[in-house]
Amino acid sequence: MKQIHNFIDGKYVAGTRRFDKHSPLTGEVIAHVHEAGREQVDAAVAAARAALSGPWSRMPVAERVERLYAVADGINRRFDEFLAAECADTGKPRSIASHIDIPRGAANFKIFADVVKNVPSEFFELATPDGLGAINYGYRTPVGVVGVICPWNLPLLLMTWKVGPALACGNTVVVKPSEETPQTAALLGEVMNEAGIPAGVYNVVHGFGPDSAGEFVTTHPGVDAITFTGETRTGEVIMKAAAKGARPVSLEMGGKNAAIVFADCDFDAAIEGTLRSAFVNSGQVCLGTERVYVERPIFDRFVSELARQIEGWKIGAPDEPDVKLGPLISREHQEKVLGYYKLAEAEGATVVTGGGVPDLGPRYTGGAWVRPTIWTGLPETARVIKEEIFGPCCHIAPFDDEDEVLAKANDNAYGLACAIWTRDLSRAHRVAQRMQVGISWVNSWFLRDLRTPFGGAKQSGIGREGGVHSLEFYTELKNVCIKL
Ligand code: NAD
Ligand code: 6OD
Repeated sequence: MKQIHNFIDGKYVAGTRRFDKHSPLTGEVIAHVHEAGREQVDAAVAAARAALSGPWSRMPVAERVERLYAVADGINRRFDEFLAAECADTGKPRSIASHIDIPRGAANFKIFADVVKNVPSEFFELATPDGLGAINYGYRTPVGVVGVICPWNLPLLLMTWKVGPALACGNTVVVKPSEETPQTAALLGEVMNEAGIPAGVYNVVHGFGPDSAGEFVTTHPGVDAITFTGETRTGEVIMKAAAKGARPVSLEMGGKNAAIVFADCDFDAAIEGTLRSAFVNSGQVCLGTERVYVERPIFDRFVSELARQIEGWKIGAPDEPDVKLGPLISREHQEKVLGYYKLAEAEGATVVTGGGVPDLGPRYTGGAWVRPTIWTGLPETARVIKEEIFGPCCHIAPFDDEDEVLAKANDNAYGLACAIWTRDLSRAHRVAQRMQVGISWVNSWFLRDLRTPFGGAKQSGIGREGGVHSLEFYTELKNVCIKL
């Protein structure tokens, strides 16, 4: 059986015990993962602290940047291995992992190296009574050892989205991948060694949350800052842990994102974008759409066309030709999503398409499959409209005017993202500015430039990362004042 080890101080290390990693396709055990106990987490934090006071954080930026370029090149050189590992852990179609997860995993090192290389410094002159003056300049130093707690939906992409900028700023990291997706984080250790990243700069500890590696990392006094992506209720626990020692925390959490489709939109583009935003990665994208509001004159046509097209999406294993939908991450998540499918009907939804589990034959009966599902007819108060499901499903409701739809779309505890479909430019600006979210897309979805601010409003997050905004979290900005 394949063994997935922790990666500490440049070496692969066994854990205190092992847990099974199951295939989302079949439920079979595909690997034994070495769970880090306190001993391994202590060792990882000690290695990260030692590396921080070693050459890494003092390395000239130009040299650090070259090594991060080498990490990006290393991922691309071993693209097929990363692709196979990501598809095995998640069951997602190869077409998604090869176009999104793995290339973006590499780009996170290249782009944040460039951001750090090119960031300007603040400079102010100050008049003084003696007429000689003083100068002030800003100087950034690493924040220290960063604990990186990751989810399973886009494992390499979302882990490197944190590790790339953290390392570019001269920090060292202790990464805790999701227990569901340990493989690519572990494989990245080999690439780090090949790229000449000093031992101890990148460490990986496997395990779960409470009373396991997640808790041990986030409560460890040797961790200076914590960056987290995952569910809001987990983020709340992590925020409490970060309060001990008043440590900075960056939280990227859940969403219940709306799409607003006006009657003047480019209909085909709105259908194509909504299909992707609701169903790609089997709906397991934090930015994905679970609430669709469509202006009444095109409501019926929109519902039937979206249903027609999703019924054409092939469900299957990652390497089957033309597959567009894989399974959910686990049987546990399947149970949660199917619970919402039942709840939607109990709350009075009309099932336009989907519901339940697809029949893919005996090979896949143990897997975490669900059918992509569209509902209409629910009241805005329904739990299915309010709570994040994180599956391939959406509810579609009609609306009659802009104020009405804004009130509905904003009436949610989350505030991560939205997609607005209209040809009216003034309305696009107006609606985008009034949406209580961190990211608004107009006539697009998941069109992401890594230099732009990323993060959520309300219960979707605290802080912004991306481009120079990542530097705000991963560095201490100091002012140096020199009297001339
Ligand atoms: P999760 O919160 O269950 O787990 C995330 C990570 O936290 C895992 O590594 C887990 O082991 C760890 N963890 C759990 N409890 C912990 C604890 N008490 N202390 C320390 N660590 C702990 O989330 P998930 O199920 O892996 O991911 C899905 C969720 O992530 C969804 O809610 C989704 O919206 C959200 N998400 C948000 C973003 C974003 O950018 N806002 C991106 C991706 C996913
Ligand atoms: O594209 C990114 O950088 C990013 N953070 C995407 C997040 C997706 C959430 O599931």
